[in-house]
Amino acid sequence: MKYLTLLLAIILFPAIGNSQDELIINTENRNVTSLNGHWKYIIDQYEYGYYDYRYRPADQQPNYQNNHGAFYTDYKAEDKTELIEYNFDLAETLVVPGSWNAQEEELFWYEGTIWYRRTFDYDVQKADNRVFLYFGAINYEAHVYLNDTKLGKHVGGFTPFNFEITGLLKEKDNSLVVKVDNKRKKEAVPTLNTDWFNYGGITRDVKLIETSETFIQDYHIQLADGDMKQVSGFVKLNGSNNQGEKIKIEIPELNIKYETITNNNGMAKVNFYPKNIKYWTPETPKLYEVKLSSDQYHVTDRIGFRSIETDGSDLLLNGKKIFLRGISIHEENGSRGDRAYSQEDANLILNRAQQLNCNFVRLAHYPHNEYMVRTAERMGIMVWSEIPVYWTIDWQNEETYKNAEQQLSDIINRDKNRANVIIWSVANETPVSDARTEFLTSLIDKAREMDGARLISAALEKHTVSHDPLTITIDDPFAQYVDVLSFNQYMGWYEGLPEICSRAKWTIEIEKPVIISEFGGGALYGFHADKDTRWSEEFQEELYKQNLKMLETIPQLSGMTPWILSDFRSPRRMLKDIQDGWNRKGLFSENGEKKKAFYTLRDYYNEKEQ
Ligand code: GCB
Repeated sequence: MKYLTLLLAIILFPAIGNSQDELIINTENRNVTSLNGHWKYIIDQYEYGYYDYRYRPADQQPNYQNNHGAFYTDYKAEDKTELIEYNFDLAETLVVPGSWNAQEEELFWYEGTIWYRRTFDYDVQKADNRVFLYFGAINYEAHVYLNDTKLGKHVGGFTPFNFEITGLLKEKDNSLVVKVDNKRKKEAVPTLNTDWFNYGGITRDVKLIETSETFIQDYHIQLADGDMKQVSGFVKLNGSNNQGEKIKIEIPELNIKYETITNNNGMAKVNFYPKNIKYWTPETPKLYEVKLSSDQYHVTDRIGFRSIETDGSDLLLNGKKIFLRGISIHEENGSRGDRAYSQEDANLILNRAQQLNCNFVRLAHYPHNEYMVRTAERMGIMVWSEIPVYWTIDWQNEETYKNAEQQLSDIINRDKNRANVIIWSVANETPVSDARTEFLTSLIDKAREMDGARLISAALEKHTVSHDPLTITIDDPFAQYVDVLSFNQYMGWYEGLPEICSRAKWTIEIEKPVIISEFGGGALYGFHADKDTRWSEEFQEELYKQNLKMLETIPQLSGMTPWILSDFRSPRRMLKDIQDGWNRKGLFSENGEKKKAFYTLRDYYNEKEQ
């Protein structure tokens, strides 16, 4: 019987065993069972559980199942004579979500493979249901196996993915094994070289999602591009009854009861005109309850409506000019020394941004978890969302491009209904070359094709005009393709001392809104000295004062996201007694103590708000 179900499942759902299925969005409001908790783990630096002694990958051999030496088999020796050199039952545990680096001292610097295993029971009598296994993110490469069947592989450390597992579950002791490898690689996205810590592991939530046979997998319900009265988008049904099906969308508060029909691909167009929409703004972050239903399934979401556009060098939110009072953020809970991954972490981080009086955050340098984006949305904080195309990516490598594009489309897919996401950013501080510009323009074409109603940007670099180090411009050829001109600059820190700012002349001739995506300098919380002493809070305070004055001279200035909210871990920052493994450019220490420059920026933002 078990095998019959499995066979049926494979015929019905041939994606099993290949790679990830199309993403299911809004998992927080579906029928889910958490698989978070304690997972057994085995460190496998030489990947002995995967490659044999001829370096052949076990799961790519014919009859890859029942290969008892491969760790995904989760096999136990049956009698005292049998030679099996691993045993998950005897192994220690790691908590999921969370990185391994933060949990075990011996794993602090570890970059390589660790096998995770979790067992669980499942009520297989829920006969009509389909079941999916969802990972919020795994850093960096994951191979996933359930009961000795390979579900697939996922590459990229910060985006969600899911596999259908209908028919593969048993009543008792399902064995879910994940090979996680966080080795940095030249051709990866990001590449070898970054300025953040390479936390490895299953770093976000793991869930089982149950659905009906045909269910609403995806939808896009937002204001149409350039029309503040029209809501448009699509709803997508997944399942064998997905054609010609009626889909209902209700927004009770707006008296909307809308019906549409799916086409041959299970896609239904959405188009309606609600009256008296209260638009989402940072001051009133209005979200409406939206109920979507099909014959067999329903799901609800809370969705906000707003427009975001540019007009010359102005940024317009709902048609009104805005200034983005922003801050850059890494996805890290510094006092725990780990990735941020929970609702509590999102509250902690975004409360700090709120204390600065921010209406905008740059979620650097990779897609952050969904709690961050949704919490910011409820708090009225706009979001810059970014993929880890950072510094020296392997521009000529086709696989690298595909990987970057996949990460971009996964994050657009996940967050396309979030009103607060206003900018998709495709890169950070990438060196100018033809290959790189082609790579990035292909990415923005993809972003525009998927979501034409948001703005596109990238954190570029400034350049000096001829030989005068104090006359500064932006002459990156990529600048012509973005909607918002953003760049990082470190006047007073990497260039000169803070006073240099008063002598700099900015000559930006591009008529687009300008966001200063980074500026800043390091300070050790509690270290006080005069304003010329590096690492003192006074130096950082002076640097902020001088930079803010200088940046005000840029006529197109429409916002900024200084670097950075809190001190964050980085292996590039080892200066003893000052950095000790932390990038010290935070306005807060990693434990949440405010440095003097915090008040400088907060006061500036308070004035900007007037
Ligand atoms: C940058 C990078 C950022 C670094 C920062 C720094 O330009 O974009 O990732 O952490 O400078 O601290 O130098």
